[in-house]
Amino acid sequence: MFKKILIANRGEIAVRVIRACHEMGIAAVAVYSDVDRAALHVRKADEAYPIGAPEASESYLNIPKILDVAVRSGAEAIHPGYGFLSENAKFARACASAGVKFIGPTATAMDAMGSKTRARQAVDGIGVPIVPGTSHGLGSIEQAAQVAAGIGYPVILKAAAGGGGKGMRLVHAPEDLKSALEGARSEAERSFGDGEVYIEKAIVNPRHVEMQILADEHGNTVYLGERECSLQRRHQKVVEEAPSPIVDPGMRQRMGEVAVRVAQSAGYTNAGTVEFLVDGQKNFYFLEMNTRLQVEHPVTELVTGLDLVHLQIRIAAGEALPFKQDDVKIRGHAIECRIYAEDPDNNYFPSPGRITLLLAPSGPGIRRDSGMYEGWTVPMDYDPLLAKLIGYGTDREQAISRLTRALSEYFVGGIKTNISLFRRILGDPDFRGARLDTGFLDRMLKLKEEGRRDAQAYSNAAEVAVIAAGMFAALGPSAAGVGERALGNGSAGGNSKAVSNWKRAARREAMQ
Ligand code: MV4
Repeated sequence: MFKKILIANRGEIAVRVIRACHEMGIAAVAVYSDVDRAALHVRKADEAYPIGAPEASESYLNIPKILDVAVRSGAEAIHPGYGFLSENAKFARACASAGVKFIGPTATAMDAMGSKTRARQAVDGIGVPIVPGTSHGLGSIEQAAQVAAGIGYPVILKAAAGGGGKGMRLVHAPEDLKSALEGARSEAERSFGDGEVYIEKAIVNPRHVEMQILADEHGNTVYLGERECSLQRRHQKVVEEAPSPIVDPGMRQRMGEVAVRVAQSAGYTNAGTVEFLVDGQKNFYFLEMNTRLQVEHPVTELVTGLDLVHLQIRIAAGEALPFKQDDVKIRGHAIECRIYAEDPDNNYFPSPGRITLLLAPSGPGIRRDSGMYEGWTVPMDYDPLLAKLIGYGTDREQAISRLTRALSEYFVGGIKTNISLFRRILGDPDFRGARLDTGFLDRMLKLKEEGRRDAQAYSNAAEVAVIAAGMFAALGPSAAGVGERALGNGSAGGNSKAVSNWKRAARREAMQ
């Protein structure tokens, strides 16, 4: 077993991995950029090494610097967390060359699943349901049009090197295909340096259900149940839960066995996640595989009673899985809220700054994986995830009620957070009724935005009416001209012949 592990990450996941190391009697080595000098993961580590400027390319993405610390500190292994270098095959290879064990899959397995088209090729013909479409990049627009016609609209264009919706275009009709393909290709080239775009039949309003898998280096691969991750905003997960409300035991077994086949097709080892899209008839289709530990791993840990980070470290140390598939039982329900330093009243823009007060919840069924503390300054340089608040209960209702109670206790002073968003979500009848799909959050936020605009429009109109009435009372009919000159005529559409808002409001007020 390792005596010392370097955590090549920051924030809540670095704290999470350090905790696992300490529980296993393993020393933890932290790395930090200049702005993270006072970060929680630095405080909790046994040793901490500065690696450079805040820019990730100068620090958390800098392979030579991280490996240099691993060698200097005598760390035998590196845990990459998620994001940063966690799915970087070049880094995995560099670790192997430096004689440092990468706690994750091999570079070969990463390569097999890193490209969405290569992943589709890898699983073709082994009983893994994939969405009808191509497993190779599209060629000419004529060829694309032919394939699209064969699939049937709506179709979806995707970047082979992509993920998280970048380079993705939903196309409803043939006349829209050419410009969508050009747009997808240029965005893919810009985002990933690879303009390859492929095509799939679009599944309307799908659910996103993902299966956790774990494989040791002795040929044992198991699935640990699924997570419902349909509540996303701009392809960023916001709320995740386990188990999925729509997956029954039979479906779980079928999806789990498919996920294991996907992992085995790639020679996968360590923790990974196989993503599926699920349609309205509960058909599931392989989407992609994430070759890392995911942000939302705690909900799986809570319903299985397993510690995924402990197991990752043991697998990397060469141990065989200490259980068989039949030993894996799903019990209870867990729901995770991702607490971001974002301002819900300003389009969820990041809200960095100093945390002046921190009241954090606890109590029955509450887990908090946090990277923040009172007095810490949230930097503006990284993803603004502050913490994950997870509620566990014997069933979904109890998990919701515990999480609701915990959110009411959560207060972060000095910066804005999205905590209020979760109060809305958990109180939403469709959420409570588990009527979820990937459009849920956009619909809820759009309704909220429309509600805000309507409210805003109403209060504006009321204000205009009061001012206009006051001006009519003081100046008589000439007031309208004064109002219009003051604001430009203010009429809808800017057409000066149209009745101005001022006149309309004043007439409305006069008729009261
Ligand atoms: C799809 C799809 C519908 N049909 N593929 C979004 C990013 C990447 N994870 C794949 N995504 C989708 N692929 C087909 N054939 C709808 C989405 C999608 C989505 C998927 C999961 C979670 C959130 C999503 C939000 C928008 C679109």
